[in-house]
Amino acid sequence: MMWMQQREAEARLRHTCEQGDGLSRYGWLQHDGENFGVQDIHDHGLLLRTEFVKRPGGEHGGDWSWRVTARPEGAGTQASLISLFFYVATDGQGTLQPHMEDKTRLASVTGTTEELGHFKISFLKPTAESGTAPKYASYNYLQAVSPGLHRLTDVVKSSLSNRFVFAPPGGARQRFFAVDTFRGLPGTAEQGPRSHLLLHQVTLRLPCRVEVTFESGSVAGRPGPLAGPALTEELAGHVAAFERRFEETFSLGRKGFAPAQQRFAQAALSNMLGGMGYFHGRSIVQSAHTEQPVPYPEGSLFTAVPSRSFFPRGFLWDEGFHQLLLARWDPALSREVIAHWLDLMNAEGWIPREQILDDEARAKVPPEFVVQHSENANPPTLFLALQQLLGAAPLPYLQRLFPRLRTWYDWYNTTQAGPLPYTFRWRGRDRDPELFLNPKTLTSGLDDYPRASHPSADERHLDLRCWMALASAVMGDMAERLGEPAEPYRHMQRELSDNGLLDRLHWAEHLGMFADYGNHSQAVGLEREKVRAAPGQVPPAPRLVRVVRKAPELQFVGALGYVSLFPFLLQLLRPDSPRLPRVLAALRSEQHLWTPYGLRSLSRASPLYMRRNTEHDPPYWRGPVWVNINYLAVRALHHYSGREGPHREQAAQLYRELRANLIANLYRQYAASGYLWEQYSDSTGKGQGCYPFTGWSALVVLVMAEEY
Ligand code: 6A9
Repeated sequence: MMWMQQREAEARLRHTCEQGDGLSRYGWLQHDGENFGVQDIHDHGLLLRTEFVKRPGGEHGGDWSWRVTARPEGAGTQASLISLFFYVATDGQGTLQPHMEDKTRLASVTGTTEELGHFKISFLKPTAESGTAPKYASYNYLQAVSPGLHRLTDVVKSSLSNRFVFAPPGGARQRFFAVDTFRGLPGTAEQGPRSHLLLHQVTLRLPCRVEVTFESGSVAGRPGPLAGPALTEELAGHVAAFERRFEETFSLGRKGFAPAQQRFAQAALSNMLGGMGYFHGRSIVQSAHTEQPVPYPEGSLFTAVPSRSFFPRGFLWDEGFHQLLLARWDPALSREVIAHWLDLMNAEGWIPREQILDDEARAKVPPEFVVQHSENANPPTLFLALQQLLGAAPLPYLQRLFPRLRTWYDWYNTTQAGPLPYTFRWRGRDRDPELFLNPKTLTSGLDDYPRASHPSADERHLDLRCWMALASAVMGDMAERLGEPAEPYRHMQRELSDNGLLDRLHWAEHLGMFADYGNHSQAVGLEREKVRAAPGQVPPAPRLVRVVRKAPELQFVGALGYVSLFPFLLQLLRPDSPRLPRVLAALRSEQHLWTPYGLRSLSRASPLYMRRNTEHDPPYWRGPVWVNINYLAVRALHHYSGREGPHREQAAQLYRELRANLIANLYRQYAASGYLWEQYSDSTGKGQGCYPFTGWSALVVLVMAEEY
């Protein structure tokens, strides 16, 4: 669907929701991930509610219907004119036939594709907002070809003209924009059509309702069209079932959360489910085997995405967090997603971190981020989700997963090994250290979190070591469940969770924290480069470059923050660990990590706290509050509060406080801004970065439910 409010001199067509469009709020209110969803879009005086119901049946996923209700919101838009554009487009294969009524009204489309078989899509006549009273409308129609789905907006935009007049009998006349003739997109002739487009435009006054039905050819004995009162009834049934299931799964009512907070939690889950996508295509990969990046074989990924509008693609370590939530709602769905990810592994055992499959996905990525490097890892958080799923997963599923997991696990052990036994090192840190305050480690997921100032093969990365302890434990459990040899995994698990060895490799006594180790200088800064102009020339603009005031040496890296917490976050510290008091003290200290909104990523006292990495690169994991790590912290506190030990009471107290702070702030931000965000300011709690970003922010549902 696309839409347009017909009140501007210039045509402002909405297709995808872009951050720059400044919509005050949009997203799913309810979505069960499979059969139904309700979404509200608040667009400058227009409220669009979109609802869908799917009715399973036949061989191709069944029938579905979609209802769009549009009404004015606020002053000045009472009976304004809007257009809704419903389109159908092929993607490389399949055929479509238009069926016209009165020359300009596309009443239905029949067609066939490999995945859907034969189908019929009907655009029903609009009605008043509620009920069946017909409503006057103007109809326009477009048939066009596009080089691909990613250019459809351009195709439609370039076809618009405002030579049309809306002329209801006895009512005021108004000019409007509508699809007219399509003359092709400049410079695309040689790309050839990948996509045939049929588009139905309906233009009418608010308020109104339009329904669309999709009927699958392989569905036999349909009781009647899923539209009008029948659709209303099915929707109501789904709403009631969703609410029941939500309460059964998360018990938020029983725990005393107010209805508004329950609706917030429902929206968080629903946006994660509603944002899921099925992507298909090729990654572009640089490996050691070729000089230039090459397209990988075609692959498919069914995945939850961090941000449906801004990052509509799969991210490996984000997914482990997403599935922690989805595994509670629908374990079978989660298993399917994890299986898709593991099927994207190459022969060496590597899975690309960011899945940018095909042109439509690439259209949303700046060129410098497109190529994936096959030496680069990302935290194996799928093990977090597997730990959760393991108990109830069917054996045949685990049997199929196991060889892939073994290969993946071995890939980390061999390619990301550190300089000493039982140490690990992220490959792929930024080159050219002199250009950055601290070269980044995108692979770790913690991007600009400070590491050794001078990347080298001597580095030991604490977070990766802890992830591998988790991976070893889950591999051990899984092997035991399957009757496979578990001892190699158990051995690794023992070594990686041995608190004495952890101390020797990563405890920095003089800093009072667990830390990375590497070639490091604390005395670094960014300074304006001195530039000299060539004779008779204007000097170039001076850049910020790094200055190192004290030579680096091998040592622990003083950067108290999320990385230092990892042995605690992944519950590797024994409950009676003498390090636990120091860790909890840093966590609770407002000078360091504690804020009223959750734990900040880097201590306020740390030299790189909230420092830019370059002129153009503001701080990211250098202060703000991130929800995925906060979820791990709440979960760890819950763990330690349930274990006999000297710090049990303190852990319980911190658990209550951190949980309350997180819930209160995320709810407050959602209520005030309409969105969940990528991260939150550690000084005000305000949402920052990209939005809506439901990804791991939706873990707040598990925090509310106390599901860990
Ligand atoms: C930029 C610009 C329209 C960064 O949530 C995904 C990842 C995390 O895995 C990672 O831990 N995010 C975090 O540090 C977002 C990364 C987006 C990179 C692509 C494209 C958008 O242009």
